[in-house]
Amino acid sequence: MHEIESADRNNFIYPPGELEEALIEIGKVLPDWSMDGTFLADSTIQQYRAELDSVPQFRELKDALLSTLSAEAGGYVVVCLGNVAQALGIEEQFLRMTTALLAEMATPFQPFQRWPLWKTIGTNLAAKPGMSTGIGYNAFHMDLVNATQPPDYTILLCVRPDPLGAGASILSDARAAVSRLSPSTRALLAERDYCYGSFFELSDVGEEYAPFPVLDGEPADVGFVRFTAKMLAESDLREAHAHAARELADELIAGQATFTLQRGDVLIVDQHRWVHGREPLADGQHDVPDENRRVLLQLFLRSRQQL
Ligand SMILES: O=C(O)CCC(=O)C(=O)O
Ligand SMILES: [Fe+2]
Repeated sequence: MHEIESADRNNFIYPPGELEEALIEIGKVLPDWSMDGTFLADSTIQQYRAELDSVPQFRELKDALLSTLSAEAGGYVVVCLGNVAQALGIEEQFLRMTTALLAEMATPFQPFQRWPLWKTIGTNLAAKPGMSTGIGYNAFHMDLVNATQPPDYTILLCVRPDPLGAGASILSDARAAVSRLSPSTRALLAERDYCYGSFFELSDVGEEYAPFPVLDGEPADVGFVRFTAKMLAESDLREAHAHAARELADELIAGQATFTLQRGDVLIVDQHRWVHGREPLADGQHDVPDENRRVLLQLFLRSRQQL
């Protein structure tokens, strides 16, 4: 059913059939959402919650989600909603139901002013291979690494996997990887000597952070391991700092979990603890018609404690 090359099965949640049926019905009745600035409006959150509260077993799903995410080896979870997607399609009804579910964990918001709440990540043969819409290896990173307040959670919903069977997701526990590094490497990573990316047309993620430290010394629920392996190739780092970042990159790879998202899977990643990326798509994408290529939708959440 799921191709899990190396990941803990405990991180996958399959709602029971009765709950799937209820989620399908909920998808059919939820109204469209409203936004309050860049955040999902409180009135929508209340409205959606009232519908979810009427569903037996919803509380169990929510508890399973929260406890998996906060467990020692948690930090990410995949909610497998393939049957719900099969019934509703992955369009407005499915997105409302999924938004309702996620709003129970933290507040959905829209940091990129130029994209909708659910941002499409399609497959673009002309894009740089390592970028989100590219077909190559998307190296370990956290999203919006160069913001002082990156989103607390990043969500990837699979609309269509690579029809040629590749493009697995990779996840790694950044806190565990850091703990395996030497004190001198950690000291280098704590220096404000790292840069990556541009910063424009963003909302509610704080200020541009450049240069930033990889390790900010904050507790895990507040701070981040501000890492992106892309800065190794694209930023002008000093040699000792680049070396320390490369050591961290190697540890992330050594500890990685790999699995291929299927249609209707919702991956939730706690950005304070885990980094993510993607294996290359299969060769032969040029022969796949555009409408059959891999598509994900991405959403971000802000913890209520941080609001
Ligand atoms: O393509 C993927 O699976 C991941 C994409 C990603 O991490 C991103 O766009 O930020
Ligand atoms: Fe990402």
